[in-house]
Amino acid sequence: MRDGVILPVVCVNKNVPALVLRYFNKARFTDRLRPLSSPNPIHHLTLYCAPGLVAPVLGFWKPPSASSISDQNLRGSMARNSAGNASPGGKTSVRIVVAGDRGTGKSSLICSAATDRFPATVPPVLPPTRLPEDFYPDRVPITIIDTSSRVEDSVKLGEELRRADAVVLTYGCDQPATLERLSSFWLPELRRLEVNVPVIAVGCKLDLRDELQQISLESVMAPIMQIFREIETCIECSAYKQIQIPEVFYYAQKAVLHPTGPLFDQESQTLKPRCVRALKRIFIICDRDKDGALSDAELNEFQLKCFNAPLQQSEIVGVKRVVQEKLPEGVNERGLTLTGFLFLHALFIEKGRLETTWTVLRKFGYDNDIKLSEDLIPYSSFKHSPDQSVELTNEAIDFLKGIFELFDSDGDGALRPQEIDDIFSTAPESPWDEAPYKDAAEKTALGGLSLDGFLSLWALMTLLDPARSLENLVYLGYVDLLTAVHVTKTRRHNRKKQQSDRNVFQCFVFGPKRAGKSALLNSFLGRPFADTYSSTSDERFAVNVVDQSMGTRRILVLREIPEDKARNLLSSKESLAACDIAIFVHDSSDEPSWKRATELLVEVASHGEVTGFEVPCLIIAAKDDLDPFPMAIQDSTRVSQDMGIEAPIPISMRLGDFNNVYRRIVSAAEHPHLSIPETEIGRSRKQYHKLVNRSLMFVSVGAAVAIVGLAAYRVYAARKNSS
Ligand SMILES: Nc1nc2c(ncn2[C@@H]2O[C@H](COP(=O)(O)OP(=O)(O)O)[C@@H](O)[C@H]2O)c(=O)[nH]1
Ligand SMILES: [Mg+2]
Repeated sequence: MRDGVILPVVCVNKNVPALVLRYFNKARFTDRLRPLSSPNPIHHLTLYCAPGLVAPVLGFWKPPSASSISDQNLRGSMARNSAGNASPGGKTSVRIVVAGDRGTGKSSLICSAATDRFPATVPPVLPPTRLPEDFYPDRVPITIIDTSSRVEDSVKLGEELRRADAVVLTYGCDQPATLERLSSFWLPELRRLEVNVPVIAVGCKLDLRDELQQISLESVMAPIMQIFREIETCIECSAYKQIQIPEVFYYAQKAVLHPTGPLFDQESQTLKPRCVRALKRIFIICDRDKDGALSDAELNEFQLKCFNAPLQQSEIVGVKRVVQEKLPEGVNERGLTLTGFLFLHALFIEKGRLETTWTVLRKFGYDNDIKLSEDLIPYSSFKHSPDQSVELTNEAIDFLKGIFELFDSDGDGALRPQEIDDIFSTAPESPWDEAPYKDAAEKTALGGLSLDGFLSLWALMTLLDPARSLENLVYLGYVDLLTAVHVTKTRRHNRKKQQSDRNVFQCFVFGPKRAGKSALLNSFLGRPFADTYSSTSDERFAVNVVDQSMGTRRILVLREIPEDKARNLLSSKESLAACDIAIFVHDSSDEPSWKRATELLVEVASHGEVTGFEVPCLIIAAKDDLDPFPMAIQDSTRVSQDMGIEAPIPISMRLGDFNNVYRRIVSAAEHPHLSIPETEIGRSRKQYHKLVNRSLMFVSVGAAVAIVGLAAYRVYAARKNSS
């Protein structure tokens, strides 16, 4: 038996290659491969690939650790070859629980796995058995838990099963009734207990099977695996004859450390989109000269990076020949194409060699969810106090401008939705498909995103979720994360310096229902005014570039806060820390709307006074095309004067009369020491503080005199004592 090839008669792995390919190949391949697929979940490469062709592929990209899965020397050689492997997926131990009908061979299986010998007698239930880390190539120790299937032990059994990383379910090859019990009792029982871990179905006592009744494992297990997709692998073994005993726990451990779930969708029988996206990114990184193919040298670099071993020239030739014969598009004159690269991974997954694909993914920083693992993100570079913010650096912005140009294939200065999808096709998913980013930027008439819109969305993401921004920069190929973002000064500091150091400003938009907040956000995004009203139930963001005087450009983020969410927002002490400027929108034709807006203004002002996160505020009198309510002018003048802020800015979205409102918002944010409203309580508190401070000064002068007096007395007393 050749290394790595599992005899179908004794071990079945469920992955389905022909269908795997359906996901990422265009229809042409699909059609060609379809006749080879079948509803049966158990497939072998031989279905569409002659065995002779398989061999070179299996030799390729072989992690040295998994070099030999053969009956005799599995353990020894795997352990020998595995030196230096980091624990995969961050797991430091694996707990495998063995369950099944009484007398099926559970305890004998465990005992012979641990000792390499068939035990003449075994106790009914073994104590926990530990296989040390050098047992298998992944170098992760295993704890095997034996169980009793007696009714009176069912509570304990349930507890153990719930703590399992994988479950081995045994039946006797000589007792068909125990096999039948897997689907009639054990597998449903696991589901009832909500044990969602991989299951390995193990036929024990292979030596006792009736020679006349030789039926293939595949034909027996296929229907069961079809229903119970949690079965990862089926295997038959004999403790008595020491056949395939180490393999049982090898496959169980492997199912935990190199899980199928994230790579492969059982229901649709396709590679998971995230897996394809990650492999695509890896391909692009490895394609150094960016010619769309991996040359022999690039392949070798890849092999070295992932498996610490170079490839022989003959191996490269062999691999490319296999790919080319099955998939002409998989290889071109420059080397292995992306399609070919994905095809090879499909072969590995199909052969149950998931560890190959996992090794590649992990080498490139992916975790078990096929996202970049958290520790790659330099959190320390942007951890900040609540009144600081995070912005992209010029380096990152230049990089993104380059990306924009690269993907704007028709050069029309706008990215179509398809082009945006292409940009993020190497990320786990497009980060802007959902709130708060979806529909937060200006679109062109054809639904495209201009460069300003593109950079605005990046600024918004960096402001709200810098880790996500960094993560996505990496997916796009940005290398030095430490130069990607910078943290601004605190707002408090800026207020003292009387100027802001920010390029991105966040504006909270307060106001009662129907005041015109959404209309303000919509016109900021260049959308035409709509007369129909629809209430905004959740917070919503709009972001755009605002041209200031003297050619400076700032990014303004408008955050609409629905009236009924304002109270909740202000209940937190730090809620205004992130707010560079607050605006209070009201319907200038409606007195109650004005009243409510001023209440909100006072609430925000006093929140700022109490928490120390004071914010500049502006009042916006919307719907200026309608008649103002009586006394509007007098009322608003009084309030703004009393609070010491600018008079309300009248605007009409319907008439398109914006009165420079966005610029004025940005200007107010740029001067963080101005336009800060003062409440009556705040003012008297300030006066009180002044008073207290002054009297404290007196107190401290008095205290100083007293302390000096005390010290003098002590000196005097000491002298007196010594004399
Ligand atoms: N011939 C043969 N007998 C086995 C094998 N494995 C276990 N047995 C025997 O089957 C009986 C039940 O095994 P045991 O391990 O106690 O089953 P458990 O109740 O599932 O733990 C014992 O008499 C074992 O010696 C095997 O591979 N071949
Ligand atoms: Mg037992």
